[in-house]
Parts: sequence; C-alpha cells; structure tokens
Amino acid sequence: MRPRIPGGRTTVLAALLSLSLAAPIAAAQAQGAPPHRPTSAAADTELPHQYEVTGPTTAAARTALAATGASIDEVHARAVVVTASRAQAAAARQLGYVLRRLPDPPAAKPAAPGAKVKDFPPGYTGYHTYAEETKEIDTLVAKYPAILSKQVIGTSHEGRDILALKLSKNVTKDENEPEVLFTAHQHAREHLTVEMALYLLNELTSKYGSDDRVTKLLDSREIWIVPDLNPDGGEYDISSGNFRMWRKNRQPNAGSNEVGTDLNRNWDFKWGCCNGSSDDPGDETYRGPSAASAPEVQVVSKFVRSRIVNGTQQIKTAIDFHTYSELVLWPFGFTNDETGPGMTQDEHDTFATLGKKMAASNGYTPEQSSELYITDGAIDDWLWGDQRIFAYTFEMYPSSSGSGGFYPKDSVIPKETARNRDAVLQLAEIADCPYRAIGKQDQYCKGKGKG
Ligand code: GEM
Ligand code: CA
Ligand code: ZN
Repeated sequence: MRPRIPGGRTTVLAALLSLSLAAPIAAAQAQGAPPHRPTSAAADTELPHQYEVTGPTTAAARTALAATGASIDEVHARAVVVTASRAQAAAARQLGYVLRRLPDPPAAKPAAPGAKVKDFPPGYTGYHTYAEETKEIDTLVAKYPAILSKQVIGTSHEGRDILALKLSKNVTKDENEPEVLFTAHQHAREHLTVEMALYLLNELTSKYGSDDRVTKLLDSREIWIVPDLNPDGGEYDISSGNFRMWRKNRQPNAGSNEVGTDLNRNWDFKWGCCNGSSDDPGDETYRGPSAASAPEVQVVSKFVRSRIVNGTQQIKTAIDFHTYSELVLWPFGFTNDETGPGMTQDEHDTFATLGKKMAASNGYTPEQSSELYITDGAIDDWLWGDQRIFAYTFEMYPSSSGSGGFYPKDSVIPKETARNRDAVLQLAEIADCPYRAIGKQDQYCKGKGKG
C-alpha cells in the first residue's frame, strides 16, 4: 500500500478557487504571464498554459496536485509539467509549489475576428484536419473494399461522424476471429494520435499480401480502429489559427460558461470514485455530470458492447493513443494497488509482461497508470474493469515539452507513428490468448476460439 492523501481537499479548493477568481488579470501578469489577447465573450476562451512544477515526487503528491483541476502532462523524478488555467496555477502555488511558466505553443498568425481557419498552421499542415482525415479514410475504403470497411457508429456533440474502421480478410463477414481495438484522439490537442490511426489504416491495407506479418494478421484477426473520438475538440483546437491547448470535448455545461468534459474521465467504471478527476466544469479533468454523459463516450461504449457475441466480448486487446510522454500504461488508474478486485495476480502479470515487451520495442517507459497519479473514469479502466479487454494507454512522442509537447512539427509524424508498428502488431498477434505472455495459455485459453 502506498500513502493516501488526507481529506479536506474540497474545502481547501473552494477557498482557493474563490481567492483566485477574485484575483485580477494583473496577478497573472505579475507572475510573468504576457497579457492575453482580447477574446470574444465566454470564459473558456482563456488559454491555459503549461508550467513546470518543482516538488511533487510521489504519486500521492501528484494526485493532490491534479486535484487542482490542472492536467498533468509530464512526470519526472523531481518535477512535473502541468497544463493549468490561471485559477489552477494559483491553486497549485497555494499547495506550496513553485511554478515556472513554459513557452506557449507556436502561434500562427491570428485569424481575423470571426474567421474560421481551415487548416493547421505552417509547419503543421501534414497533420490531418477532420475533413482531410475523412477524405483519406474514404479513399482507403474505396481502394481496399475487400479488407477495409467503414461504419459510422454515432456522432459527436456538434454532429460530426464518429467512425469505426474494420480491417480483416472477408471484412464484410463477422467471422469468429479474435478482435483488437485501437482508439485515438480523446484529447483534442493530442493531434499526433489521429496520425497514428491513419498510419495503421495505411500500413495494414497497403501491406496486405506483401508483408507476411500484416497478411497473417488480417487473415486471422478483426481489427477495429476508431480514429477520432473527439473531432469537435480537435477542430476547436486549431480553428483560431493559434493552438488553443484544448483537451476536452465541446459539450456545454448546464449552469456554467465553461465548456467541455474530459472524455478520459467520463467512462462508466469507478466514475469519480477516487480523487482522480474533477467535479468543476472549468477544470481540465472535469468528469462530466454523470458517467458516460459525453455523447462521444456513449457512442464508443455502445460500439464496444456491440462486440459482445453470444455473451462473449470479441475484443481481447486494445490501445488508446494519447500524447505525450512516451509511456506504455496499463490499468488500474483508480487505485495504486497492483492486484485486488477485478485484477488477479495473473492478470496483472499479463498486463505488465506484455506492456514491458511493447515498451521494449518502441522505447517508451512501461508502468501501471496510477504510478503517475490517480485517474478515475479513464477508458482503459473501463475496457478492462467492465469489458475484460487487455487495454493499454500509449502516451506517444515526445518525452518532454522541450521537444514540442502537444505540438511537435509535422516532420516527426512518419517516424513517431511507425515507431509503434511492432508494438501494435504484437498486441494484435497475442489477442487470441494474452495469457501466452506469461506462459499460461494452457490454463486460460485451451480450446477457446482460434488463433
Ligand atoms: C493521461 S492518460 C490516463 C492515465 N490513466 C489511465 N487509466 N490510463 C490522462 O488522461 O490524464 C494523460 C493524457 O491525457 O494523455
Ligand atoms: Ca475476417
Ligand atoms: Zn490524453
């Protein structure tokens, strides 16, 4: 057991919050922040910033810091990097930490007031907007109809299609094959994850028939890719011409000017249980008013449940892609315990062994996600805790804010997506029996399914 944080956070936070709300803009400027560009109405147009916070060295201390409502973007031995609003930065300082503001994401030319920017700024045009992503997917589906099919599984809050792409030989048939799920872009500013999904779609279609590993995989698995869980947030992040550092979806909150729910705190497993999310709509990690309140989470939850055939979940393994920090994470996030209800020793060992093997191939750091800080309502906790899918979270390139943080240049896309090729193939190949990772396939998988 690791140390627990003493209670009383709500009172302290409430006090801090009223303090910080009363603080004028001058306070932020006194802390070295440049004045904000004038914005149109709405509280949510205040751009958050990244700060290096020196001090929190334990998961418990980081969880307490995350309780300010800031998102923790990097974890180091003696410091972390957070994204925080002015109020959250003030709350973190009240905890006794020293915050150093980091440079803002590269600003392109500001758009004319009211103008809608249609593309990423210079240096980033290799990233796909939602329209470009849709077009690329439709082109691939038209080119490879025998092995790739597209379904609209629902729509986002603003009405954009959320897609599931299926890759398999005999793609139009639901064959009795182990299924694998890859999801991307829960968090708006993590644009590299959409490129990861597009890389996989291109790789697994164009190499079928020529690359042995890819061919075997599509012959024996059904692979699902949900390339964009948060299209509204992604478009919002780029639509001013400056990156907005946006994380959440774009769903309004009743009784508040603050927009958005953190999708990765909204899944219906131990939702809001454990100080691993926020109940304040203004926070980066706002969990929403109830479990699966976000339409995007509902759509993907329903899709995953639809893969239960004759009482058996067909999806066996999964990766949810995020940026950044170069990590391979596994459940649970809601507890520091490695084993307990819903996680036997063998299950934990399977997660850890497979996680470390994948990390050995992409050079990321493997760990249980709560080693970083507690999170509740994350997708991998739901996929495992509710659906018994061996689900990982990959935090992609870069390892630190100094190498671009959430906004690395488009020139890194080919290398940093291909970097995960082997890990993705490993996870898909072992989907017939993940327990093979610990040599216990005979005990757990005898005579079940085919591989
Ligand atoms: C993290 S990823 C979530 C970590 N917890 C679990 N259960 N995997 C987050 O959501 O805060 C970082 C990110 O946003 O990319
Ligand atoms: Ca098939
Ligand atoms: Zn993320």
